Amino acid sequence: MPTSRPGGEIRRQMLASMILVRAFENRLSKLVADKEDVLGMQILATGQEAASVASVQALTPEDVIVSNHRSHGHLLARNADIKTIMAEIMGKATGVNKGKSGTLHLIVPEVNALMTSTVVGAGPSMAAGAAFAQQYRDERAITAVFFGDGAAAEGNVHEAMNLAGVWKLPLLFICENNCWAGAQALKEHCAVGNIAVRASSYGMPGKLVDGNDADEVHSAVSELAEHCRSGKGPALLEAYTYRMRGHGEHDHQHYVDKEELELWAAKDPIRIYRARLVQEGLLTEEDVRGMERDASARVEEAVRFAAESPFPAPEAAVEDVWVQSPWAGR
Ligand SMILES: Cc1ncc(C[n+]2csc(CCOP(=O)(O)OP(=O)(O)O)c2C)c(N)n1
Repeated sequence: MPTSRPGGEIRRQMLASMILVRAFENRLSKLVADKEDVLGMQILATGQEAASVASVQALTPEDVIVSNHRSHGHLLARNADIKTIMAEIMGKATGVNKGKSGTLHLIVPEVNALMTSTVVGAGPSMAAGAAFAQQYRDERAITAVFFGDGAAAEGNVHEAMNLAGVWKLPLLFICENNCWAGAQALKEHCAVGNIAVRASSYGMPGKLVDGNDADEVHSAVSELAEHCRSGKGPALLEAYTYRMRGHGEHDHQHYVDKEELELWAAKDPIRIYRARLVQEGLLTEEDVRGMERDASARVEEAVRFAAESPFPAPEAAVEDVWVQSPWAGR
């Protein structure tokens, strides 16, 4: 249980946001199953909603976020436009990246989401650059970068952590340890039991939390973000959670122990949080059903918008891919 809990309104928002993310991803899963047109591989973060939503809610809108291939929760919690995200995933011209990125590289600059990328481990080095810029400009904002336990084994990530430690960058590393990297279990690629213990090697505080507990995640991110914001340098949070579906929608988890899955299903972050807020009298069951109806209506409207939107014109393929150098012709 966290020492200081977020306020009631924030907690209600977190639940509503988690419900929206789950509804969005369930619908995406159905689009894949129905063989509807979606661009590329669909990678969902079912089970990780508390980790992603509570982290984002604990940041300020001015803070920069950098995400990876499981980005829907981060972006929707940031209030990125659900319709243009769905349109992007369906490869439409109205998409947030004009139908050229698909789900794996969604970028929403309007909500300070600098990058999402499926290049495993690329985020932290990019985030170090963003945090350096914030430090250089003496800004209040920080950068938070989300990555998986698999990414934590990449050389890039260690370089980014080391540099952030040396330069005292305002950079919060958030590892959503979902126990899997593709079909590889944590113990097959990580010599220590948890990622957070590595923090001290880079001169920063590290904290391990129950990633299925939204209150705990929110409190930890608030505390570590404050550390980064106050000029003390980077921090590392490990939100220990679980990937309830396959790596992507093509993967049927044949390698996963059924008992392990059942164990984690009992720790569903949305069910736990819903029960807690109702039990504490912050919400009624009817309020929660209202949140579910609202989420479902928003998702359906997004699908309709995306389905009715045009595909990009062929010539759009060469637009926005080339930036004229300011030094050209000098
Ligand atoms: C540089 C690089 N290496 C390998 C891959 C293939 N790949 C895609 S996702 C993934 C697993 C990543 O695991 P993790 O970082 O734990 O994130 P998770 O998928 O569990 O959220 C791998 C190996 C890739 N996309 N990029």
